[in-house]
Amino acid sequence: MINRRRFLEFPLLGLPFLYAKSIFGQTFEKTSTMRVKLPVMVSTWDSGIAANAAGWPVLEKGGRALDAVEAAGRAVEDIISCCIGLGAYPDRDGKVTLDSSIMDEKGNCGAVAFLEHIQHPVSVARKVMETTPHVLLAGEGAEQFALENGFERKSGELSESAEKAWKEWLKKSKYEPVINIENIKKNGMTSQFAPPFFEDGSPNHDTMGSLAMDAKSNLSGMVTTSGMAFKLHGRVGDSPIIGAGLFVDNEVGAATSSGVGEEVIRICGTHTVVEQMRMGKSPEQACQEAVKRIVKHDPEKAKTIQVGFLAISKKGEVGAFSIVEGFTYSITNRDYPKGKTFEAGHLI
Ligand code: SD4
Repeated sequence: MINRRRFLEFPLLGLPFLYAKSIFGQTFEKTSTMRVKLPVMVSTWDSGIAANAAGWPVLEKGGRALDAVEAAGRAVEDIISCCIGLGAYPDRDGKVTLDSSIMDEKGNCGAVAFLEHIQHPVSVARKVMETTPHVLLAGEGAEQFALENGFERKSGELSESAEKAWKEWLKKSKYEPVINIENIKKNGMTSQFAPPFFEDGSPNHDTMGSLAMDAKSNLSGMVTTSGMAFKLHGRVGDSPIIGAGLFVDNEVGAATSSGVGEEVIRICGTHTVVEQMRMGKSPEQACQEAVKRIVKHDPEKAKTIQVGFLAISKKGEVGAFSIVEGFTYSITNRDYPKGKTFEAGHLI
């Protein structure tokens, strides 16, 4: 038996690194569930390194997981990318509408959906959680709430990259849910919907989901996104839906998702993952179970989309799983102070 102290000292147990894999020239180690040193931040994608970098100082100083995930969300909301914050790709009408949710160790949660003009939706979500009796505010009401609470209203001007991408898309005006870049690459498609790389060469990834476990072993999580690029105006994905894009149960674990939100909502994705962990599954197994449910619903369609789940258990085990190849996640803790990205297992 490993006592708790020894347990926390063990950075990794078992043989999590199965093999190395190259995605778009980058190499990430492939993992199964691994035990990590606490405190820890985990975030979706390799871009999760930037999110973790903002949250990690909070945890390192003994701070609260909730503050760490909010800091992570705010940091990526400030970076221009395809999929997060006001600089992200717009909906089909040229409007950037943002979804975000946050959940703490006490089961408190807050979210905003279809929010425009506000730079930090994750902080508005936290405000909803901490100052209202509600969980989710949407659209103009969410914006009004943000303004009443001191958030600044930004212009609806698109970032240069978003404007360019949207204008390209307008040429065809074809609406298709965006599949992730790995799938696009795999199918040999070049995508006007989600270009694999930005002009500076950095990879173009998706929604940011961050989970943190602090030194007191308390869990929190957040998700922030602009949703699927060129979505229908008014469309809301899984990210602001508690139990779909994010779920935290401080007795069991926490989970977040990235990918086609409609598929995640259908199976209450992250709630499913946490409930599977409650029943004794490891984080990776729990994520795999949720992925299987999506695939079972429509096996043919599943080949054309990506959904990835990322989870952490109360024991400090981290795992992830996706439908198709290429879902990555990043861990930052004392073993990986600068963050390290791993590749999740996949079903298809
Ligand atoms: C959504 N789940 O709005 C988000 C988007 C995403 O990979 O994660 N894309 O459906």
